[in-house]
Amino acid sequence: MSERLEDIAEAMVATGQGILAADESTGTIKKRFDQIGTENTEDNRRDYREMLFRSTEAMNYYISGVILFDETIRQKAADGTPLVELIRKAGAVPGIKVDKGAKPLAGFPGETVTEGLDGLRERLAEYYELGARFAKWRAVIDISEDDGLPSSTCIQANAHALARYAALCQEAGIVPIVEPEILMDGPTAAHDIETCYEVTEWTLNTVFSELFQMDVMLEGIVLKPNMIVPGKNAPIQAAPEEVAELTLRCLKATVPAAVPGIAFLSGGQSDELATEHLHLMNAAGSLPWKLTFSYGRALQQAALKAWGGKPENVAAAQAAFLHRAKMNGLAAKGEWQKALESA
Ligand code: 5MM
Repeated sequence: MSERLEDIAEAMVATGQGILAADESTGTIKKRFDQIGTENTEDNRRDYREMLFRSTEAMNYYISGVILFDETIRQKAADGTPLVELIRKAGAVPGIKVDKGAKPLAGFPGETVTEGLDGLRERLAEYYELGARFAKWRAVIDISEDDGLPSSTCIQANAHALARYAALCQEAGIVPIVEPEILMDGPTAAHDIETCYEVTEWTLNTVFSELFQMDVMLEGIVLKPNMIVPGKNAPIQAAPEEVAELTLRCLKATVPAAVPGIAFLSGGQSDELATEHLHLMNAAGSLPWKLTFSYGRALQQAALKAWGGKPENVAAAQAAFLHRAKMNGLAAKGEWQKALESA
């Protein structure tokens, strides 16, 4: 595969394909395993992810890239094959989460800034050697209207860190996934859809201004934003058509056409809604960038449940993963239909 940043980014948003976010840190995967009563051991984490990466049809046809956690990029499958090799053989690009998590922002109670810039140049060089050709950094912005959140300081600090991360990635020959997530399921999550629109627009404008300041080549990034949705606890929820329309409007107003692709996070949406929203946007007509998925929960939930930590359930779990990957692959082309969900 070509090593040019532009080509890697194009491959990550190839038509009808999207990214599997399997970069849960050890604490997050524990929460997922707790739901299925499975112990959070290194072997179980390996077995679960090996099950996903060996889902041949899903990986070959619908998954363009996989975001890994530091432990996973170093792990070998039960037969000794490096997990990175399984991903490559399936024709997908291996990627790596390089942020060190969202930490409290000093002086701004309730807000966080994502850390991990110290030593990042050296870590990226090692990840490149281990096979990563893209990376991910997630900034987290919470809306809490009663507390006046988010602050402009929080948005600015996170956008600056995202841009410094992106510049370091490109220097290392690695495509940065730039992920500023406005939470839909934060501590209060009672905001309406218009507030999500305003905060997302503000955040994306700030992020692209910082990317410009840091001389980041937009053709060599993938943006991973939230969709425009009301908070999970908002009294009025939005119709899928409204989510699609406002998300497109917000992205058109903020994301330059030089960006090759936008791969959404699912953020706590149900599996099917995350698919429907993506489908409606792609069905709306021609767009300046590719629009696809980079889902964690919305791609994995059904497979995780079907697996339940038991080797005898691997085939059922792979079938569940294939179904969601296929539905989202269709949505990325605007060709999904509700009837296919039950087919
Ligand atoms: C897979 O989850 C990632 C976060 O893991 P940690 O919280 O343990 O760092 C997360 O960044 C994910 O890649 C994105 O938020 C998209 O996942 P969802 O589940 O929102 O689609």
